[in-house]
Amino acid sequence: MTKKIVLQKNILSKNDEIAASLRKVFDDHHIRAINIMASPGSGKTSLISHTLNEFKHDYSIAVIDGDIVDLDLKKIQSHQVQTVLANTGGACHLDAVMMNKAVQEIDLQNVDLLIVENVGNLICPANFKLGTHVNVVVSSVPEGDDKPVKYPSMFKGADVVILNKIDYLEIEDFDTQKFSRDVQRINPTMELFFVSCKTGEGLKDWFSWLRQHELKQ
Ligand SMILES: Nc1nc2c(ncn2[C@@H]2O[C@H](COP(=O)(O)OP(=O)(O)OP(=O)(O)O)[C@@H](O)[C@H]2O)c(=O)[nH]1
Ligand SMILES: [Mg+2]
Repeated sequence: MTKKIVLQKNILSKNDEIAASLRKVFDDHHIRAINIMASPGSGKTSLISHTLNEFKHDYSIAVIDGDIVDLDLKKIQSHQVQTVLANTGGACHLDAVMMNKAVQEIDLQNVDLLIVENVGNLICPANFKLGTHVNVVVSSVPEGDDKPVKYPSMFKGADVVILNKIDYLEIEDFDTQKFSRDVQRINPTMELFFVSCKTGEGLKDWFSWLRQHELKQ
């Protein structure tokens, strides 16, 4: 048991080292990098598509898709931005080694914003830093309002939480006040946005935040 814990610590500290060198690469190239994490199907690719529609004409954007198939990649490629599939080979998260490999396929001279779609999972991605500046967690109404309480590590490490699929609020038994309270308790400095990638509601608040905090220079 102790050996297992030491091995896990070693793996994570090696990962942190590579993530720190990736962060330096991003900073040297004046790139802001965002790691989008969530359960499967909560709306990561949909959020990225809307974000690309909003910003791709004013900024140069690249997307790394952590996945085992290229379905999402093809959707993102339709936006004519640089894209890389970081094939996790079935692993439940991206790590800094996979990220490093994917980053080497990108022409960094021509990127202002790098968006990473992490593997759909609310546990493992929280432990593996990727050198990104901002961690975004997408939660969605059909998943239920208890996700912050059940997966606190994921929410604790987030800078932004986006509650997606608010078009389902009318038919779901989802308590938005409880969700907000729990998110605030776990991480009081977190930004919280309520959006629907289907209707577009709330997305402008996310865009404004991104513009002001990450794209202002
Ligand atoms: N009703 C509704 N459906 C949505 C919304 N956002 C996304 N969807 C749908 O939810 C499904 C999953 O959306 P994706 O954007 O592919 O989710 P994802 O998190 O990228 O999924 P994985 O990559 O498979 O983990 C798709 O059928 C979307 O059309 C929303 O706000 N409301
Ligand atoms: Mg996706």
